[in-house]
Amino acid sequence: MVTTARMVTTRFDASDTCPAGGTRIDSGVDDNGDGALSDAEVDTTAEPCDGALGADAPPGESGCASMGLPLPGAAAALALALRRRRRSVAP
Ligand SMILES: [Ca+2]
Repeated sequence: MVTTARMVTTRFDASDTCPAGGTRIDSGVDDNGDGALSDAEVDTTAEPCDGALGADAPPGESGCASMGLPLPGAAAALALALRRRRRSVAP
């Protein structure tokens, strides 16, 4: 019989040890080969915590507007540059 290692992850909300919640990771060998990891088959458990949420950042500029080009203009400039490049490498 082939045995397979299995891992099951379960999210959990805030707790005493993980104020921002985290993920419980149960792992072990599927001894009876049913494709699932029963409680009796769990060999190790880990509970890494999520980090606290950071402060919101100010919104940035969108698209290519930060380069002084509206988005359609940027797309046209890219198409023109690609066309010029193809001409310069053509025999
Ligand atoms: Ca099993």
